Amino acid sequence: MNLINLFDLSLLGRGGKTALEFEGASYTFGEMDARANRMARALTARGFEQGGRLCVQLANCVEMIDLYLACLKTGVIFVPVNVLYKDREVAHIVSDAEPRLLVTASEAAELAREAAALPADRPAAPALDGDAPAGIIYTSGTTGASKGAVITHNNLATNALNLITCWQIGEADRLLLAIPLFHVHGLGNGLHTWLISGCRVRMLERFEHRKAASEFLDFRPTLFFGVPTIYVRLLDLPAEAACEIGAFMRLFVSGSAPLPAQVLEDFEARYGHRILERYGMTETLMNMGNPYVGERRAGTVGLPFPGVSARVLDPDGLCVADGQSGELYVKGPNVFPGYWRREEATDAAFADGYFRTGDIAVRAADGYYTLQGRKSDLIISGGFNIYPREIEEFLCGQEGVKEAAVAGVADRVRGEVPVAYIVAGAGFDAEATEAKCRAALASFKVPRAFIAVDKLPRTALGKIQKHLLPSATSASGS
Ligand code: MLC
Ligand code: AMP
Repeated sequence: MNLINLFDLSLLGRGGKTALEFEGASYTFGEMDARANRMARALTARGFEQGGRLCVQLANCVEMIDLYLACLKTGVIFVPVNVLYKDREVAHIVSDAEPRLLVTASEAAELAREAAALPADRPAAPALDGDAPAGIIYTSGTTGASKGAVITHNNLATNALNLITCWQIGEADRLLLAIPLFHVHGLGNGLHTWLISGCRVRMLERFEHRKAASEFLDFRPTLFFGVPTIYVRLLDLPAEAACEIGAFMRLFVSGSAPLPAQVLEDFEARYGHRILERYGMTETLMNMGNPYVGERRAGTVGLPFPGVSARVLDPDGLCVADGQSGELYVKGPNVFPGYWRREEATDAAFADGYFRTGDIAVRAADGYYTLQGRKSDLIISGGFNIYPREIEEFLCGQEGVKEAAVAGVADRVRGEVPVAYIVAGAGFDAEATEAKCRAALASFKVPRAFIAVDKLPRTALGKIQKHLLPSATSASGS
């Protein structure tokens, strides 16, 4: 079965039910399907065929959903791109994925006009099975350049069915979808649980903390998916609003970055709900989660989802005992088949059929997993991933920068923010360098401070010892 077969099941008897609210307009499930059919025809009219790629760089909008569903219907591979990425970052993805088209806001409007003129009945569809790729999502490896993770229909179906079952999502639910559709959190968890369960969604272009209270109080959702930064922001809502929201909400879920135990406790005190923390990755979708019924243990990511096998291994590849830390490996129908056109990287990512997550974990005797950090120096800021190497390479190409190291600094709101350490030569100008970063890098990757150092601490083998860099405090917090 492919995803369209699953969505069709949930369309049965629901054609006239409201599926989506966005910016004051609402759309039924039948209308969403008709829009997707038209968009599928528009793609076909533009010469798209099964296996071709469509890059989409959009903030959340109805056209983005139309495009995704149209891709699923035609077998075109959907390649979402972070809307905050600048030309340089987009260029890498475009050259790697070789799409027939990159859709930005103006192109989306043009495609929507073309689609509107086409019939809404089902276009002829290729026979896609569950192993067909649905999308390629770029995720940075330990090297600076990002790789495309190929995600199949089966991966997304398994993931959504697991979440629907484990979180008891049903058609009576109301999901406030505030996270971006260009990552697996919004796309894999948000869009797919919605379309398979037949619940109602209010989608926001993006989460804006100043508008959060009114969106919650107006829509009165039962279900909410957020990254820890969003929960930190929600702690600032007035107590009466928090109390009212807590009364109609059923489940708050957090993931994509570690949720501090204190935030979980403070949130429970304020909203009367214990956030359910879960753990996923682009390559694997959701791996583990705290139980819906049972103990939601602070600081842990709970238990593997149904069908997911997990192992914690030492550097020699041997299983460690419970209570000991090691690298986490996972296997299951949620795990992707490999990176786009990167056989070597794919081979290196698997051992004995298990995917190497790069996360360091420990399993308690009762089966709960705790993540303790990562093998690489990945920085996660507001749920967006930052690979220091990419920024370091960029900085080294700037005037007066002899050497550069980028490290994460703890930040109350965003979890971590990047800070740059520079060995400066003649002509170095911190302000000009920051401006160059702003122009070339997504805003969340721009270092919050440029700290001059005489030299970078290195091991005898020349590796930078980031833990020995002078400490910096976060300039953010707003
Ligand atoms: C942030 N910005 C956005 C944006 N999110 N712009 C457009 N669309 C978005 N979705 C920009 C703002 O314009 C601003 O830019 C800067 O980011 C900070 O904004 P802010 O208003 O101060 O936001 P803040 O309260 O800090 O909240 C940011 C956030 C955002 C939490 C809403 O970081 C976010 O949406 N994070 C979700 C990331 C996510 O979905 N990750 C999942 C990865 S998948 P400027 O220029 O003013 O600085 C994964 C696997 C798994 O990890 O397990 O899920
Ligand atoms: P991405 O590459 O964007 O898919 O990010 C995946 C990474 O996010 C994982 O490998 C983890 O390091 C991190 N992550 C996701 N969920 C959690 C969580 N609940 N707690 C800690 N880290 C998480």
